[in-house]
Amino acid sequence: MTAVKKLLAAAVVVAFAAFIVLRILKLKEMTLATREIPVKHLNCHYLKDVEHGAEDITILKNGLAFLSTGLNYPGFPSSPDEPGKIYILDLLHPKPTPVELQIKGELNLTTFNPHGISVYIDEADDSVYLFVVNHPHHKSEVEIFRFVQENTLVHLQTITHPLLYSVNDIVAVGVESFYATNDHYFLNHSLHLLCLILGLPWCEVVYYSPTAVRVAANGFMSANGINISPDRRHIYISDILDHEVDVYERQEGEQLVHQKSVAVGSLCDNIEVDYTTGDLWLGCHPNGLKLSKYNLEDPPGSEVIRIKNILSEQPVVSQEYADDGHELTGSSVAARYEGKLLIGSVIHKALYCDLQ
Ligand SMILES: [Ca+2]
Ligand SMILES: [Ca+2]
Repeated sequence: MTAVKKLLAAAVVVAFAAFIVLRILKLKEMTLATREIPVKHLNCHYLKDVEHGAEDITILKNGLAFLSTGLNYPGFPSSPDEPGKIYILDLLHPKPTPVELQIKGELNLTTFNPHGISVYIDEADDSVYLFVVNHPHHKSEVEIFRFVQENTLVHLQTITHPLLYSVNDIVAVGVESFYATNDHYFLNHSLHLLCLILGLPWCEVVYYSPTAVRVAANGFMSANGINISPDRRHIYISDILDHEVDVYERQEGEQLVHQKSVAVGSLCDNIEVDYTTGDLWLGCHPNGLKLSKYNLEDPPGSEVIRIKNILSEQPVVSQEYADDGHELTGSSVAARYEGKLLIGSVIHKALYCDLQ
């Protein structure tokens, strides 16, 4: 090798090393790896029987809350030996207690691993449909159930599709149609990490209906929570590693057109929308590095953020709850109903809080 070639080779190696160092610094920034937050507690108690997470929660207008519990997710300590469950909680009851819903139908309950959930009410007959992201053997599928009295879910169908490859959350927009977020582009852990180091925003949000399945929006580092405005014209998506909530307008054909992004300063997971005010309530992870390590000696904290007037020129972003991980680790969802707030977590407990 000539001296010039050696010099060139050395320059390439140095440039590559500098690039990787810069990307790793960027990754530290993305995960808010050094962030610590002061505690800001509410008047809360733990919900009975929720011991391994309530990753997602959604509340109906009549005060019934659905909770998706027992998630087994790669990289997190797994649930003792029980499959996941769906609970219901009546917030109008003087002492709300979670009740496990019985599941009827063909679904294999031994591998049930529920993640994001969404409810759709068919206005024709007031039927309540519960859509659940399920990861049997760490695959991704969407289960559609019908909620019937007495505390029963009837399994109607399982939906799988190549575009639904790493589903985190869904929002139902019809009895058989929904939008779904993908949180990983590569399922392989090393390739996923490489994707993050290189900063490749390749994750997609997909529209599904029995007659059409398509990418509705793309360009996400990791698309996590998704929900809809009370008038059903806008879709909100949390791009968790970008610390932003993206607002989209629904167009004909269910394509999504980006309107704006609102900075939230935290790694926000699921989104719940207060149907009376239109406010967004977000369960967030203050420090993504602590969350990925999940070391109980230095636990990941919890944070609840609210966005008021998101569609106006000046949305108001406020922190409503914060914990260093000693009360609640890894908060993933916050859902308000009148003066109450439910806060769920990926694999820890769930809190029932009084806002007054
Ligand atoms: Ca959800
Ligand atoms: Ca989520």
